This record gives sequence, C-alpha cells and structure tokens, in this order.
Amino acid sequence: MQGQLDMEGALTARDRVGIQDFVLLDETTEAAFLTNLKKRFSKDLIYTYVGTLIVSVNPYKELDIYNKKQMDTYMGVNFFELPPHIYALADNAYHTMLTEFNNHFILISGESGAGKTEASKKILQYYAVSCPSTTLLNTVRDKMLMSNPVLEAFGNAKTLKNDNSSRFGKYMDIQFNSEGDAVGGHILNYLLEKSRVVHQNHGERNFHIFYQLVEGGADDLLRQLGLERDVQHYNYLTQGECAIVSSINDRNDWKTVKNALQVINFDEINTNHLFGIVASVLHLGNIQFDSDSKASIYTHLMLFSSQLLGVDAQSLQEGLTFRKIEARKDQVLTPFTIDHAIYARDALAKAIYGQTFTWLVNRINESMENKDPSRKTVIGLLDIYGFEVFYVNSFEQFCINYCNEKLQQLFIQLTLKAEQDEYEAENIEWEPVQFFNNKIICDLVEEKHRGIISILDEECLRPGDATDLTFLERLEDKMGNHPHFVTHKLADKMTRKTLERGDFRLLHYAGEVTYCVLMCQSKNAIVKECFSTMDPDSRKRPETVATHFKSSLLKLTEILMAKEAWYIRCLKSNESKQPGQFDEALIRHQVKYLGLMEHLRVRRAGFAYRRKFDVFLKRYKPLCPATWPHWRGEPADGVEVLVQHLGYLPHEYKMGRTKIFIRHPRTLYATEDAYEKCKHELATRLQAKYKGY
Ligand code: AD9
Ligand code: MG
Repeated sequence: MQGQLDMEGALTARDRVGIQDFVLLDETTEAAFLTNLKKRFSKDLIYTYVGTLIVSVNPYKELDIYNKKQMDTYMGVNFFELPPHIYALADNAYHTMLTEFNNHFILISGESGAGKTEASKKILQYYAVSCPSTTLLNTVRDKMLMSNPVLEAFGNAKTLKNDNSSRFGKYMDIQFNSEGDAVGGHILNYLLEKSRVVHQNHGERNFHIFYQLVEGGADDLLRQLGLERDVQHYNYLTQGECAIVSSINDRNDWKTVKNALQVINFDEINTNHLFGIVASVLHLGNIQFDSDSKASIYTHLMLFSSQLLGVDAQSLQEGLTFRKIEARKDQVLTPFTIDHAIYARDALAKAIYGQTFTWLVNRINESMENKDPSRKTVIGLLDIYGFEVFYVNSFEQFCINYCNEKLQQLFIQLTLKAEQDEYEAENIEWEPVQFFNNKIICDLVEEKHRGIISILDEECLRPGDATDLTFLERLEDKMGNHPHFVTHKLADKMTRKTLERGDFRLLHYAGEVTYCVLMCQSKNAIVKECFSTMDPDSRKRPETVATHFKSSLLKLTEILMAKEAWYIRCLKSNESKQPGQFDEALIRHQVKYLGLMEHLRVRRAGFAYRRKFDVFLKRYKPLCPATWPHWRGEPADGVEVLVQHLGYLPHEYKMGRTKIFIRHPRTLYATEDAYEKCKHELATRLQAKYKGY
C-alpha cells in the first residue's frame, strides 16, 4: 500500500513538473524530449539534466532562483539531490577540482540570444559569493565580477537577435588556491566585431558604451570631450535607426560602468583617456569630406579627434585625405577620392576601437592577477558569440559561425566520440550511436591549402587583380562539389533558393547561411585591415585576420582539451524575446543540431562515472576489510572484491581493461557517503586512542 502511494506520488510529480534528468525518460524520442522540456518550461523550470550536462531554456523573464539562499542550498550537495540548476554544476566542478586537484572548464553554448552570457555571469557570481573569503580575496572577486559590466559595455551591442549580444568571444579562467579560495582571474578575448563601430544594420546599435556616454556622462565631461547630449547627432550611432531602445537603460548602465571601472583600478587619468578615445571615434564618424575629398568642412571635429587621440591635427587630416607614397627620399602625397577618404576614416575608427578593447582586457587582467604564488587550479568559463544568421551575412558572421562550428566539434570529440572510443578501448560491450560529425564543415573552412580561409588568404595576398569574383571562382574550383558548400551556380538545383552572383552558402551544423562574398565586404580591407597583425619588421608572410582567428581558436581548443569539461547547452525559447513562449519548432531545431538526442542516447546506454582501478581502490579501500589497509594483488581484483562487498549489483557497473565503469551517479554517491562516514569514524577512533596517552 505504502509502495503504491509512493509510486502514485512520484507519478503525479512527474506529470506535474516533468522529469529532471532526461536519462530517466521512458523513451528517448524527440517528441518525449520536447514534451518534457515544455512541461518544465511552463512551470518556470528552465534547467533539465542529461546526466551531468545541463539543458537551459531562456525564460526571458527574471526568475527568483539566483539568490543567496539558493546558492547556499546548492553548496556541497550531490548533483542529483536537488532540482537541476547551474549552481549544482558549478558546485560539482568546484568540488571535483578540489578533491582531484585538476583543471576544469564549463562550455556554454547555444545560438545568439539563448542565454550563454547570463549563465556565465551567474556561475561567476556563484563562485564569488560561495567560496571561502577574506577581505583581500573579496577585492579580487569584486574585480572579477566588475570586469563583466565593463567588457559588456565595450563588447556587447543590440542586434536583431539579442538586445545584449556579445560581439566578442570570451574565455575566463577563475583561479583557485588549494584551499578553494578564488584568488585571481584571467581573460582571453577573441575577435571583436569591429565593423559595428562604423556600420550597423537596420534595427541594430553600435556598442553600448557610446550611448551610455552620450546619455549618462556628466555635463562637464561631455563639454570636455566636445560631445552633444544627443545620440541622434552622431553618424556612427544612428545607422540602425534604433539608438534608443526600451529594454536598455543607458543612463543607469553608465553609472554601473563608471563604478565598475573604479573597482578594477582605473584611475582618473586612465578613465579620461578611455572616454577620450570613445568620444574621438564619435567625432571621426561625423567628419565629412567635400567633393575634393578634403576634410575641410568640420575642421573642429578633426581638432577634437586629434586632441583626444593625442596626435597632430594636420597629420590626421593628411592621413585621412591623402595617400602617402615614399619614393626614394621624397614623399608624394596623392589626394584620396571621397570613397577612399571615408574608407580611411572608418578604418581608423575601427582600429582605434579595436586596440582600445584589447588594452581594456589587458588592464582588467592586470587588476585580477593572482598574487598568491601557491599551487593553483582553474575553472574556465567559455562564453562566445552564438551562431547567427542575418539577412546579410559578412566576414564577421563567417568567423562567428566558424567559431561555433569548432566548439560543436570539441563537444563531439569530448562527448560522443571520446565516449564511444573509450568503450571500445576498454572492451565494454556497446551499441554504437550514430551522430552527425561536423568535422567535415570545420575542414571545409580551415583545412590547410584547401579550406576557405586558405583560399581567402591566397587571394588577399595575391598581387594585382584579386577581386571578389576571382575569390568566388577559386572557391568554386576548389570546393564546388563539397556537400556543405553551395555556389550561386548550384543553388537553384540544390536548395531552390537563389543566390546572388557574389554570394556563397555554407550548410552549417546549425543551419544554412548565405555569405555575401567576404572580400567585397572588407573592400580595401583586404590589403590594409586583413593584415592588422602584420609586423612591419617581419619578412614573413603577413597573417590575415581570418588566419589569426583560426590559430587562436586552435590554441583555445588545446587549452580546453587539457581540462575536464562540463556543459551547459542553452536553447532560445522564441524569436520575439517573449516570456513564457515555447516555440516548439525553433526548440526542436536546436535540440537537433546541438546533438542532444545523440548525447542522451550515449548517456543512457553508457556509464556516468569511470575511474582507473588503482585510483578507485586507493580511495575506497577502507570500506572493505579485505582491501584495508593493503591489497596485495592486482588492482582490478581488489576493485572487484571491494564492490562485491559494497553490494554493487551486476547491472550497476562493468569492469573495463583499466577502469571500473559505474552506470548511475547515485551508486558512486552512496559509496562516497560511506567513505565520508568511514573517514569520520576512523578519525574519531584515532582521537580516542591518543587521548588515552
Ligand atoms: V549572444 O550569442 O551573446 O548574442 P547569449 O549570450 O546566448 O547571446 P544572453 O545571455 O545575452 O544570450 O541572453 C539574452 C537575453 O535573454 C538576456 O539579456 C536576458 O534578457 C534573457 N535571459 C537569458 N538567460 C536568462 C535567465 N536565466 N533568466 C532570465 C534570461 N532571463
Ligand atoms: Mg552573449
């Protein structure tokens, strides 16, 4: 009777709020998956597990689940004992790091607007609030927390997909000492979308900081910087025709940023310098050129820009209006056409902003630097720009989507592929799960000599007649038959959607994207901007922006591969940013391309935990008289004796070649609890023994 009641109770709860771990679903169909997700979402339960992975659905409304009380609840508690939460994942990573002295990272992925940045901020807050603290450490933590509003002001912007869209990639290491104190932080940043400084599509804005300064800056400051308090006055702020947005309070955000800058040790000189640069970019944007392309009309703007930038006004004017050619010892100045002058102005604005952003990240890193020399471990948080498709997609979208493609590949390598490879290597019986491996798309973009980036490089570096169309022709020659590449010639046949002559389409893991041919978008950038990383003294072939990005992603992959991974897969609930709306088709599409069903199948068929025999035995041998204090035989035999003694049932574990595999985490947790109890008893016994002396 009691059993029946329990079962009924459980069934009702299950009916009401769905299942908190997909692994426990009755069937692993997509329909069952979506029904469960929807049921939970309707109750504001936005997190669900697939084993230790978290699926998160953006609620687009504030939920009361991120307070101090919730943090305390999740601290030190086993993963599955409480409802799913990113705090549980953060806490688990933290405790594993402390017990195993190893490094971890949390990969937060999902398309633009899915909730990655929010999740990463909440995890950082969790560590900042819940780790042990001292006054000194609190200062470091405040700096880590305050780095967020500053970087968001300079690196985020309103796009059509997200009112606070990250326009740069960010990887942040949180460093801990052996006591588990957060002692420092370090940020690596990836390719900022600089073109936004000078151009925004309809419905989009420039980086937040510009609006914050103009709206929120004190009268005195604006006067000093020569700025008007009117965002409509600035060319660089109004192209998207949405300078003022109801969901964004620039004035309040300005206060937060000013305060945050103080916390991260920006003194008055540095702060003035920083805003001087922001203002100079706005002035540059308003400089107009007359028909002789001489920037003569708004000379006061030129004067302001040059003063704020600390350069000579005449040199700036010349630089923007003349091409300087050095012939032997003579310098010849040839006037620019208007187009060239505008291009030069915009290129300068972008370069200044880009360099300032890098400088800002460096300063933040200095202020968060770990001053504690003792051994440390890290938890890395990865929050990059999500996959995005716009009406017009250019070089930036190409890089952003390639980056997402790489992270999907990493996920596949670390979960699906690695998992199946390990079962094979350990001789564990296994029914392989089929999955789409997006390596083929990564190769298409990045392969040496054959990938799109290599071809782009070659065309950029080819002297003479390289144009958009020659680049496209080369692409067609080299990859015309590739299953994930579509040229305008093939478009009709394959997808029945027409392409412009200057476009090509990639079939990404997350959907198809038509790119406006990359060289066209970057105009002269091919020669000038693409080589921003060029070292003037170097005789080596210069590195293009795309190649530089590719190498930095490769390095990032290496950094991550050396750590233990945790995953948060964020799903966007609807396109219109509405609370409570669960757009089933949109979510189904994301569940598909993120490989969640495959992940679930591998998880269900597989084993949640595995440990090398010797490691397992070393930790748990006090739990069995036959293995304590020493086991003289093979570790594998010792483990077998130990788990028999602990009463593991045959379906709960498997012995591999070098490791024991445990199917459910709860089995391991029970063992861990027994171990803690045993340790405690041993310690008490020892204490009692020595008291007698
Ligand atoms: V992008 O790739 O940077 O364009 P993200 O980072 O994935 O994107 P973001 O975290 O910025 O998306 O979330 C978008 C918006 O959704 C936020 O500004 C919030 O308004 C909303 N959001 C996201 N997650 C949550 C949440 N856990 N609770 C409440 C949320 N609102
Ligand atoms: Mg973001």
